[in-house]
Amino acid sequence: MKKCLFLSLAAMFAASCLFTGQVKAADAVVLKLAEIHPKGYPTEMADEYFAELVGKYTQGRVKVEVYPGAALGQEKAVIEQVQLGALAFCRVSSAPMAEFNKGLGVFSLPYIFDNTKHMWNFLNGADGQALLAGLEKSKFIGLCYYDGGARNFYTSKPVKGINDLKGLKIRVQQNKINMEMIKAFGASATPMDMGQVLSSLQTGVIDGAENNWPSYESANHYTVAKYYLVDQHLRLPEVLIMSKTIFDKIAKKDQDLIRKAAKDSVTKQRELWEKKEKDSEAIVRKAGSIVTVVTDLKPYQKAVKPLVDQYSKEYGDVLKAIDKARKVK
Ligand code: BDP
Repeated sequence: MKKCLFLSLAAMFAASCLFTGQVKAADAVVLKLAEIHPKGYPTEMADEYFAELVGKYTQGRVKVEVYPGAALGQEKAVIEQVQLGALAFCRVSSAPMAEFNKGLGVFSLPYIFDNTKHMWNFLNGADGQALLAGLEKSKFIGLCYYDGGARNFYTSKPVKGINDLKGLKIRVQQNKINMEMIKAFGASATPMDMGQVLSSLQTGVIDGAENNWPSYESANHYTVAKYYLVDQHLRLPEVLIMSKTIFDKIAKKDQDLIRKAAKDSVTKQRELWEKKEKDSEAIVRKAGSIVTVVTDLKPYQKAVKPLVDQYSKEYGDVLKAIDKARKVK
Protein backbone atom coordinates (compact mmCIF):
# COMPACT_ATOMS: atom_id res chain seq x y z
CA MET A 1 0.00 0.00 0.00
CA LYS A 2 2.73 2.37 1.12
CA LYS A 3 4.76 1.50 -1.96
CA CYS A 4 1.76 2.19 -4.17
CA LEU A 5 1.23 5.58 -2.61
CA PHE A 6 4.90 6.42 -3.05
CA LEU A 7 4.84 5.39 -6.72
CA SER A 8 1.75 7.39 -7.48
CA LEU A 9 3.20 10.44 -5.71
CA ALA A 10 6.37 10.05 -7.72
CA ALA A 11 4.32 9.79 -10.91
CA MET A 12 2.38 12.89 -9.99
CA PHE A 13 5.61 14.77 -9.30
CA ALA A 14 7.09 13.69 -12.63
CA ALA A 15 3.90 14.70 -14.41
CA SER A 16 3.87 18.10 -12.75
CA CYS A 17 7.51 18.56 -13.78
CA LEU A 18 6.60 17.81 -17.36
CA PHE A 19 3.65 20.12 -17.12
CA THR A 20 5.49 23.10 -15.66
CA GLY A 21 8.75 22.38 -17.44
CA GLN A 22 10.51 22.36 -14.05
CA VAL A 23 13.42 19.97 -13.60
CA LYS A 24 14.61 18.22 -10.51
CA ALA A 25 17.54 20.00 -8.88
CA ALA A 26 19.70 16.94 -9.51
CA ASP A 27 19.05 17.16 -13.26
CA ALA A 28 19.87 20.84 -13.57
CA VAL A 29 23.08 21.94 -15.26
CA VAL A 30 25.02 23.73 -12.53
CA LEU A 31 27.43 26.42 -13.71
CA LYS A 32 29.82 28.49 -11.61
CA LEU A 33 30.39 32.23 -11.91
CA ALA A 34 33.56 33.86 -10.55
CA GLU A 35 33.50 37.39 -9.14
CA ILE A 36 36.35 39.12 -7.30
CA HIS A 37 34.18 41.69 -5.52
CA PRO A 38 32.50 40.95 -2.20
CA LYS A 39 28.81 40.36 -1.62
CA GLY A 40 26.81 43.56 -2.00
CA TYR A 41 29.13 45.18 -4.59
CA PRO A 42 27.09 46.28 -7.66
CA THR A 43 28.65 43.76 -10.06
CA GLU A 44 28.20 40.98 -7.52
CA MET A 45 24.54 41.88 -7.02
CA ALA A 46 24.09 41.94 -10.79
CA ASP A 47 25.69 38.47 -11.03
CA GLU A 48 23.17 37.22 -8.45
CA TYR A 49 20.33 38.79 -10.39
CA PHE A 50 21.61 37.24 -13.62
CA ALA A 51 21.71 33.84 -11.83
CA GLU A 52 18.16 34.34 -10.62
CA LEU A 53 16.95 35.22 -14.14
CA VAL A 54 18.73 32.22 -15.69
CA GLY A 55 16.99 29.93 -13.18
CA LYS A 56 13.64 31.56 -13.86
CA TYR A 57 13.90 31.71 -17.66
CA THR A 58 15.17 28.13 -18.04
CA GLN A 59 12.67 26.90 -15.46
CA GLY A 60 15.42 25.40 -13.40
CA ARG A 61 17.23 23.60 -16.24
CA VAL A 62 20.30 25.81 -15.75
CA LYS A 63 21.49 26.88 -12.31
CA VAL A 64 24.17 29.55 -11.92
CA GLU A 65 26.14 29.66 -8.67
CA VAL A 66 27.95 32.91 -7.89
CA TYR A 67 31.30 32.76 -6.05
CA PRO A 68 32.17 36.28 -4.86
CA GLY A 69 35.27 37.59 -3.08
CA ALA A 70 37.73 35.94 -5.50
CA ALA A 71 36.85 32.53 -4.01
CA LEU A 72 37.66 30.96 -7.40
CA GLY A 73 40.76 33.09 -8.02
CA GLN A 74 41.86 36.52 -9.19
CA GLU A 75 40.78 37.85 -12.59
CA LYS A 76 43.61 36.70 -14.85
CA ALA A 77 43.36 33.19 -13.40
CA VAL A 78 39.59 32.90 -13.77
CA ILE A 79 39.65 34.26 -17.32
CA GLU A 80 42.14 31.50 -18.19
CA GLN A 81 39.83 28.89 -16.66
CA VAL A 82 36.85 30.21 -18.58
CA GLN A 83 38.83 30.14 -21.81
CA LEU A 84 39.85 26.54 -21.13
CA GLY A 85 36.29 25.49 -20.34
CA ALA A 86 37.13 24.64 -16.71
CA LEU A 87 34.82 27.37 -15.42
CA ALA A 88 31.53 28.58 -16.94
CA PHE A 89 31.40 32.33 -16.19
CA CYS A 90 33.39 35.23 -14.85
CA ARG A 91 32.56 38.88 -14.32
CA VAL A 92 35.76 40.80 -14.89
CA SER A 93 37.14 44.14 -16.00
CA SER A 94 37.74 44.66 -19.70
CA ALA A 95 41.42 45.48 -19.00
CA PRO A 96 42.64 41.96 -18.11
CA MET A 97 40.32 40.57 -20.81
CA ALA A 98 42.21 42.57 -23.42
CA GLU A 99 45.25 40.34 -22.91
CA PHE A 100 43.10 37.48 -24.23
CA ASN A 101 41.26 39.41 -26.93
CA LYS A 102 42.81 42.54 -28.43
CA GLY A 103 39.47 44.11 -29.34
CA LEU A 104 38.70 45.07 -25.76
CA GLY A 105 42.08 46.83 -25.48
CA VAL A 106 40.55 50.01 -26.86
CA PHE A 107 38.94 50.67 -23.46
CA SER A 108 42.42 50.93 -21.91
CA LEU A 109 43.12 54.08 -23.91
CA PRO A 110 42.73 57.10 -21.62
CA TYR A 111 40.12 59.86 -21.97
CA ILE A 112 38.27 58.28 -24.90
CA PHE A 113 34.86 58.70 -23.23
CA ASP A 114 33.58 62.05 -21.94
CA ASN A 115 31.05 60.64 -19.51
CA THR A 116 28.78 57.70 -18.67
CA LYS A 117 26.25 58.54 -21.38
CA HIS A 118 28.93 58.69 -24.05
CA MET A 119 30.26 55.29 -22.96
CA TRP A 120 26.84 53.61 -22.96
CA ASN A 121 25.95 55.15 -26.32
CA PHE A 122 28.95 53.31 -27.69
CA LEU A 123 28.53 50.06 -25.73
CA ASN A 124 24.87 49.70 -26.72
CA GLY A 125 25.56 50.58 -30.35
CA ALA A 126 26.54 48.18 -33.13
CA ASP A 127 30.29 48.71 -32.68
CA GLY A 128 30.23 48.16 -28.92
CA GLN A 129 28.20 44.99 -29.38
CA ALA A 130 30.57 43.84 -32.14
CA LEU A 131 33.46 43.92 -29.64
CA LEU A 132 31.51 41.59 -27.32
CA ALA A 133 30.65 39.28 -30.23
CA GLY A 134 34.32 39.32 -31.28
CA LEU A 135 35.21 37.49 -28.07
CA GLU A 136 34.00 34.26 -29.67
CA LYS A 137 37.21 33.87 -31.64
CA SER A 138 39.05 33.76 -28.29
CA LYS A 139 36.71 31.02 -27.00
CA PHE A 140 34.51 33.32 -24.91
CA ILE A 141 30.88 34.35 -25.18
CA GLY A 142 30.64 38.04 -24.30
CA LEU A 143 27.26 38.21 -22.58
CA CYS A 144 26.98 41.87 -21.58
CA TYR A 145 28.71 44.98 -20.32
CA TYR A 146 28.25 46.39 -16.83
CA ASP A 147 29.16 49.86 -15.61
CA GLY A 148 32.56 50.23 -13.99
CA GLY A 149 32.44 54.03 -13.64
CA ALA A 150 35.54 56.14 -14.11
CA ARG A 151 38.97 55.42 -12.67
CA ASN A 152 41.02 57.96 -10.71
CA PHE A 153 44.41 57.92 -8.99
CA TYR A 154 44.91 57.42 -5.26
CA THR A 155 48.10 57.52 -3.28
CA SER A 156 49.51 57.37 0.22
CA LYS A 157 51.86 60.28 -0.61
CA PRO A 158 50.36 63.72 -1.26
CA VAL A 159 49.17 63.95 -4.86
CA LYS A 160 47.13 66.92 -5.98
CA GLY A 161 48.01 67.10 -9.66
CA ILE A 162 49.76 65.36 -12.53
CA ASN A 163 53.25 66.54 -11.52
CA ASP A 164 52.96 64.80 -8.14
CA LEU A 165 52.61 61.45 -9.90
CA LYS A 166 56.20 61.61 -11.22
CA GLY A 167 58.32 58.74 -9.99
CA LEU A 168 55.59 57.15 -7.85
CA LYS A 169 55.05 53.40 -7.96
CA ILE A 170 51.49 52.92 -9.11
CA ARG A 171 49.71 49.57 -9.20
CA VAL A 172 48.16 48.84 -12.56
CA GLN A 173 45.98 46.11 -14.02
CA GLN A 174 47.75 43.41 -15.97
CA ASN A 175 47.45 44.88 -19.42
CA LYS A 176 50.15 46.32 -21.68
CA ILE A 177 48.30 49.53 -22.58
CA ASN A 178 47.39 50.25 -18.95
CA MET A 179 51.06 49.91 -18.02
CA GLU A 180 52.13 52.22 -20.81
CA MET A 181 49.53 54.73 -19.65
CA ILE A 182 51.00 54.84 -16.13
CA LYS A 183 54.45 55.45 -17.62
CA ALA A 184 53.06 58.22 -19.82
CA PHE A 185 51.93 59.99 -16.64
CA GLY A 186 55.53 59.85 -15.40
CA ALA A 187 54.93 57.18 -12.76
CA SER A 188 56.33 53.68 -12.59
CA ALA A 189 53.86 50.88 -13.36
CA THR A 190 53.57 47.93 -10.97
CA PRO A 191 51.20 45.32 -12.38
CA MET A 192 49.45 43.03 -9.91
CA ASP A 193 46.07 41.49 -9.09
CA MET A 194 43.54 43.64 -7.29
CA GLY A 195 43.73 41.25 -4.31
CA GLN A 196 47.34 42.26 -3.59
CA VAL A 197 46.80 46.01 -3.64
CA LEU A 198 45.82 46.66 -0.01
CA SER A 199 48.80 44.83 1.49
CA SER A 200 51.14 46.38 -1.11
CA LEU A 201 49.93 49.83 -0.11
CA GLN A 202 50.36 48.96 3.56
CA THR A 203 53.91 47.69 3.15
CA GLY A 204 54.93 50.48 0.76
CA VAL A 205 55.57 48.13 -2.19
CA ILE A 206 53.45 50.64 -4.10
CA ASP A 207 52.68 54.32 -3.47
CA GLY A 208 49.27 54.22 -5.03
CA ALA A 209 46.84 52.73 -7.48
CA GLU A 210 43.90 53.81 -9.58
CA ASN A 211 40.29 52.75 -9.51
CA ASN A 212 36.68 53.90 -9.31
CA TRP A 213 35.06 55.17 -6.09
CA PRO A 214 33.36 51.83 -5.20
CA SER A 215 36.54 49.74 -5.49
CA TYR A 216 38.63 52.37 -3.67
CA GLU A 217 36.15 52.22 -0.83
CA SER A 218 35.00 48.59 -0.67
CA ALA A 219 38.53 47.16 -0.92
CA ASN A 220 39.60 49.50 1.91
CA HIS A 221 42.33 51.11 -0.17
CA TYR A 222 41.18 54.51 1.13
CA THR A 223 42.32 53.55 4.63
CA VAL A 224 45.94 53.69 3.45
CA ALA A 225 45.93 55.86 0.32
CA LYS A 226 44.00 58.94 1.30
CA TYR A 227 44.86 61.23 -1.62
CA TYR A 228 42.31 60.78 -4.40
CA LEU A 229 42.85 62.61 -7.69
CA VAL A 230 39.74 62.71 -9.85
CA ASP A 231 40.84 62.84 -13.50
CA GLN A 232 38.59 60.02 -14.80
CA HIS A 233 41.36 58.74 -17.08
CA LEU A 234 39.64 55.44 -17.86
CA ARG A 235 36.10 54.19 -18.13
CA LEU A 236 36.68 50.48 -18.25
CA PRO A 237 33.47 48.58 -18.84
CA GLU A 238 32.97 45.45 -16.78
CA VAL A 239 32.13 42.34 -18.78
CA LEU A 240 30.17 39.17 -18.06
CA ILE A 241 31.82 36.35 -19.93
CA MET A 242 30.95 32.72 -20.56
CA SER A 243 33.13 29.86 -21.71
CA LYS A 244 32.39 29.08 -25.35
CA THR A 245 33.27 25.41 -24.79
CA ILE A 246 30.59 25.12 -22.10
CA PHE A 247 28.09 27.32 -23.97
CA ASP A 248 28.35 25.06 -27.02
CA LYS A 249 27.24 22.07 -24.95
CA ILE A 250 24.00 23.75 -23.90
CA ALA A 251 20.71 23.41 -25.80
CA LYS A 252 20.08 26.30 -28.22
CA LYS A 253 16.91 27.30 -26.37
CA ASP A 254 18.84 27.68 -23.10
CA GLN A 255 21.76 29.43 -24.80
CA ASP A 256 19.33 32.13 -25.92
CA LEU A 257 17.80 32.36 -22.45
CA ILE A 258 21.26 32.78 -20.87
CA ARG A 259 21.99 35.61 -23.29
CA LYS A 260 18.62 37.18 -22.52
CA ALA A 261 19.15 36.91 -18.74
CA ALA A 262 22.48 38.73 -19.08
CA LYS A 263 20.99 41.52 -21.19
CA ASP A 264 18.09 41.84 -18.76
CA SER A 265 20.44 42.23 -15.79
CA VAL A 266 22.16 45.34 -17.18
CA THR A 267 19.59 47.99 -16.20
CA LYS A 268 19.61 46.78 -12.63
CA GLN A 269 23.42 46.80 -12.48
CA ARG A 270 23.54 50.36 -13.81
CA GLU A 271 21.07 51.53 -11.15
CA LEU A 272 23.00 49.77 -8.40
CA TRP A 273 26.22 51.25 -9.75
CA GLU A 274 24.95 54.82 -9.76
CA LYS A 275 23.89 54.57 -6.16
CA LYS A 276 27.07 52.83 -4.98
CA GLU A 277 29.30 55.45 -6.63
CA LYS A 278 27.67 58.18 -4.58
CA ASP A 279 27.63 56.14 -1.37
CA SER A 280 31.31 55.20 -1.69
CA GLU A 281 32.33 58.78 -2.37
CA ALA A 282 30.45 59.90 0.75
CA ILE A 283 32.07 57.17 2.88
CA VAL A 284 35.65 58.00 1.86
CA ARG A 285 35.16 61.76 2.12
CA LYS A 286 33.75 61.29 5.62
CA ALA A 287 36.69 59.08 6.52
CA GLY A 288 39.08 61.92 5.60
CA SER A 289 40.18 61.23 2.02
CA ILE A 290 41.70 64.32 0.46
CA VAL A 291 39.96 64.65 -2.89
CA THR A 292 41.25 66.83 -5.71
CA VAL A 293 38.99 67.16 -8.73
CA VAL A 294 40.97 68.02 -11.87
CA THR A 295 39.38 70.97 -13.63
CA ASP A 296 41.81 71.29 -16.53
CA LEU A 297 42.43 67.97 -18.23
CA LYS A 298 44.68 69.39 -20.96
CA PRO A 299 48.05 68.55 -19.34
CA TYR A 300 46.79 65.02 -18.61
CA GLN A 301 45.58 64.49 -22.16
CA LYS A 302 48.80 65.93 -23.51
CA ALA A 303 50.85 63.47 -21.46
CA VAL A 304 49.06 60.45 -22.90
CA LYS A 305 48.60 61.75 -26.45
CA PRO A 306 51.63 59.85 -27.85
CA LEU A 307 50.16 56.65 -26.41
CA VAL A 308 46.73 57.23 -27.93
CA ASP A 309 48.38 58.19 -31.24
CA GLN A 310 50.48 55.03 -31.16
CA TYR A 311 47.36 52.87 -30.89
CA SER A 312 45.14 54.93 -33.16
CA LYS A 313 46.17 52.82 -36.16
CA GLU A 314 45.23 49.53 -34.51
CA TYR A 315 41.97 50.88 -33.07
CA GLY A 316 41.26 53.48 -35.77
CA ASP A 317 37.77 52.30 -36.82
CA VAL A 318 36.55 51.68 -33.32
CA LEU A 319 37.94 55.02 -32.11
CA LYS A 320 35.98 56.68 -34.91
CA ALA A 321 32.84 54.87 -33.73
CA ILE A 322 33.54 56.02 -30.16
CA ASP A 323 33.91 59.56 -31.40
CA LYS A 324 30.59 59.30 -33.25
CA ALA A 325 28.83 57.92 -30.16
CA ARG A 326 29.50 61.29 -28.50
CA LYS A 327 26.80 62.82 -30.69
CA VAL A 328 24.12 60.17 -30.14
CA LYS A 329 21.19 61.74 -28.27
C1 BDP B 1 37.62 47.13 -10.49
C2 BDP B 1 36.94 46.11 -11.36
C3 BDP B 1 37.56 44.75 -11.19
C4 BDP B 1 39.06 44.86 -11.45
C5 BDP B 1 39.65 45.91 -10.57
C6 BDP B 1 41.15 46.08 -10.79
O1 BDP B 1 35.58 46.02 -11.01
O2 BDP B 1 36.95 43.87 -12.07
O3 BDP B 1 39.67 43.68 -11.18
O4 BDP B 1 39.00 47.14 -10.78
O5 BDP B 1 41.64 47.18 -10.74
O6 BDP B 1 37.09 48.40 -10.75
O7 BDP B 1 41.83 45.07 -11.01
